[in-house]
Formats: sequence, structure tokens, C-alpha cells
Amino acid sequence: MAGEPQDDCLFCKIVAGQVPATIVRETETTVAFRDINPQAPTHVLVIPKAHHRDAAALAAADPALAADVLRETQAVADEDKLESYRVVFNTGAGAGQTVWHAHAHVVGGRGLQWPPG
Ligand code: DGP
Repeated sequence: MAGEPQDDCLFCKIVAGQVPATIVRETETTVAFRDINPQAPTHVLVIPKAHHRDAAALAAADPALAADVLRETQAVADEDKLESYRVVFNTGAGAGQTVWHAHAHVVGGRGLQWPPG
């Protein structure tokens, strides 16, 4: 069921403390932790604690929670003192999504090109 923890979900396991992660921030509804394969000096993932498969499903099921995630991306940027940064929601396999628990990538700390690859 949408929102319920999934046994086979890596990010649900990070939320539960069953898989270690370098946690940057935590709120009642979200967790932010450093990406295991950073693409920039700052590369943090912000996730809702509740399980939703991608950003579109999250926004449809719980817009307030989607707003919490977005708000936390700004908090992460503040924490790492980033003046410029990028927030990315890879949505679908064709866009590079590999973990099926909604997450925002916060990327910064170096120059970023546009368009992205
Ligand atoms: P995406 O490709 O958009 O689904 O992003 C998934 C990200 O998750 C990817 O950048 C690597 C990261 N990742 C995968 N496994 C782990 C893990 O065990 N710990 C942490 N911290 N990040 C992970």
C-alpha cells in the first residue's frame, strides 16, 4: 500500500536504520543522507520516510509530503552553504531512476552544465 514500508526497499531500510547512511538532516517526515556515489562535492538524497515509488506518485498521493521533501532540499543547500545547486528527481528507468523510493538529488559545490546528460 502507498506510504507503507516495503521489505525489499533499500531506502525504507535506511529510514528504519537497518542500512547505514551518512545522515545530514532528519525531520518527522523526511531523511536526507549523502549519496554513496557522489557526482559533486555535495550530493545528498532527500527522501520521504513514507514509501512512494517515485516523485510523481509521491506528489499525487501526498502533496504536503512532497512539499516537505522540496523544503528539505533547500535546508540541505543551506547546511552545505551552497549558493547554486540543482535538485533532480529521476523519474522512471529511462531517466536513470534505479531506486524505487521517491528521492530528490541535491547536487552542488561545483559548476553544473546545462542541459544535463
Ligand atoms: P537514482 O538513480 O535517481 O534512482 O538514484 C539513486 C541513488 O541512490 C544513486 O545516486 C546512488 C544512491 N544509492 C544507491 N544505494 C545507496 C546506498 O546504499 N546508500 C546511499 N547513501 N546511497 C545509495
